[in-house]
Amino acid sequence: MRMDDGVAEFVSIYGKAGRVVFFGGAGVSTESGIPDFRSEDGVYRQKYAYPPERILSHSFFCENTEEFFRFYFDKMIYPDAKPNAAHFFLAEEEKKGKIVSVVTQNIDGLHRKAGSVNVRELHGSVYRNTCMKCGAKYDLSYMLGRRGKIPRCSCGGIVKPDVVLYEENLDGETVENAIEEISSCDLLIVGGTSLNVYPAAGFVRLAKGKTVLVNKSETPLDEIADLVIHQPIGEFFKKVKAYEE
Ligand code: CNA
Repeated sequence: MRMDDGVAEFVSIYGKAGRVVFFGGAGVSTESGIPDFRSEDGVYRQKYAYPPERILSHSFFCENTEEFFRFYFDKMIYPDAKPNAAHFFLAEEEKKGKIVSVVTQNIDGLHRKAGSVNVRELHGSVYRNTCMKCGAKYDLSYMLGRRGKIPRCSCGGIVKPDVVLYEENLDGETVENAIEEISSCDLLIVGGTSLNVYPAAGFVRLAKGKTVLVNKSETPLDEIADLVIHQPIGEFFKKVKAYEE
């Protein structure tokens, strides 16, 4: 590792860039106490009756709705989690006009909680929920009040989280906006994502400007990045802020 932990080089690249987009994943929220999927202590290393990929699929949701919600309430919702230094750094830089948008695979709503406005939630959000029968919308507190059962609408329909499950399509407009922003920015900062899930790696490859990767572990795209930082992302942005002050 370089003596300065890559902070000076990051600040130099960041300073020269006009339009910056951030693309992130579950690793952005581990410092807020939300486990990711693929780290040592991630959700995929824990033992369940079914593999998490199976539980989080559309067909499993339809066939084993009760089991789905047991896992969902237990492992996917963290209503008390607070944004960390990474979320706050990005929100502050958006206010300054530097960060154009945050494209995230996360469903935890922490970027919005930190104050980011232009957030593309590729995989949806646990804060939005829709009745599958009548389309009525429900917030997270409605869902939390139904922990332990299948959440139902006043019409009797099942209320499904607006979270994209395996076998489901991403929202077309969200994807279009993300592609447009990533392919036209001067700098793409990629953080806290293993880049294993479709279409994450594909999005990163769309960048035409510089790419900086901040991830605890190696990713398949380390070799195409202009700068690679293997550090916890909240810690790293704290150092960047301190360096700039
Ligand atoms: P992942 O595959 O679990 O990868 C996370 C990556 O982040 C790993 O490569 C880790 O090394 C790295 N990492 C962990 N902590 C840090 C940290 N503090 N700083 C820097 N890097 C870190 O998760 P992906 O996002 O790549 O996969 C996409 C899935 C995970 C999406 O479908 C998400 O919806 C889903 N997910 C979201 C959340 C959330 O909303 N917070 C939590 C768990 C999973």
